[in-house]
Amino acid sequence: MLAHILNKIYSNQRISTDDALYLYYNAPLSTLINLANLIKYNRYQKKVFYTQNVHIEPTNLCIYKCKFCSFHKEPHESPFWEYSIDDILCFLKNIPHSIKEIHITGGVHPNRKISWYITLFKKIKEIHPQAHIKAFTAIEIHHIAKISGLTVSETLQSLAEQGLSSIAGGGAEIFNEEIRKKLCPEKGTSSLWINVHKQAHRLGISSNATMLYGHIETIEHRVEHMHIIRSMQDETKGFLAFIPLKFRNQHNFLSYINEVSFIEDIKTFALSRIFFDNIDHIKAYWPMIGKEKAAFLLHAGADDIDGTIYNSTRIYSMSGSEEQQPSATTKELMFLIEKENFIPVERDIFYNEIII
Ligand code: V47
Repeated sequence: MLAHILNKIYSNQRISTDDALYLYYNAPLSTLINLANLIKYNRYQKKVFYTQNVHIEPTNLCIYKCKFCSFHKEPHESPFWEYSIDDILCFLKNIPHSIKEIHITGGVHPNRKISWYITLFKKIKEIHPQAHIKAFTAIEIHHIAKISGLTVSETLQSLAEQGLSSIAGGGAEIFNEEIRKKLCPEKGTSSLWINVHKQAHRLGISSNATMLYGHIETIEHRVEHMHIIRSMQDETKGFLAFIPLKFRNQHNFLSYINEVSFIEDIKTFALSRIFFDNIDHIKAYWPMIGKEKAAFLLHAGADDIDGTIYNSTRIYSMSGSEEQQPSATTKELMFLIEKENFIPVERDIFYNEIII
């Protein structure tokens, strides 16, 4: 069986979900790493992508209470924030004009309609016209549409007219509905996430796809999740990157669950690279897993390490990541990549290479 799967991979054929499960359970770790590395090398040789980016998390108020989330707080809890547009602009004025990407996601705010975000986008573009805006999870977009009396498609179109370049990959969690009911019972179903991304892709708006792993799901659920994303990509070709997000267990309702080992992280990343023959990039998001481990994952199929961040995201620090104040200079990111014997390449949101 292993020889048959290896043959498929060496001859650039797609592996099936059964093949993926077989590899996960039976292939030696070194085989998984070597295969992922080979596929990555064939695509990019020694290149690894990074970007200059910043996150904006307008609020951690949220209408949902997902079990894995450490970010959501009520107004009487700490830390709670609900930034005004001026607060956000004030922060952005101190961010270098070399940033290429502004990532905006936060809690699902009960009553901020599309007009609030359109004003925000317009003002952001006045300060950082060079930067692309990647904003909102599918769940946020669905909610903004609903409270603004618009369809999802109208919402996406209006946001795109104001500078939305792509949508973030969050909110996907794990698509299996049984697990989803236990994990985030109030949040939208997997078909809601899928439909928002399909509509975005049809409108020419790219997006990322995430998978939250290492909680109550099985390996079968992970492969099922990846299979759904791979089938969507066959149809729309709109995903830029796949981002496995390791569940971090501090300060949430699932804190009783031990985090998975780094070996399991490596296997999950390597399998993603092997499985997704139609998604160009696998991102090791360092604020989630830590810089050192993200650097190692570059040997297990990841070709993108994300960006500078400038201490602007709290989702992972609040859930126990080793990166409590996530910030990296471009020099530091380049050094991190070079130390692993890869060649750092700065990218924009669409993975266009920035020639310095
Ligand atoms: O959907 C929340 C995850 C996501 C925890 O598109 C957690 O480039 C682990 O999607 N442990 C939001 N994960 C963040 C996100 C993202 C991040 C970076 C880049 C991009 C991109 C997207 O964070 C949520 C959820 O899956 N998350 N809490 C936690 N305790």
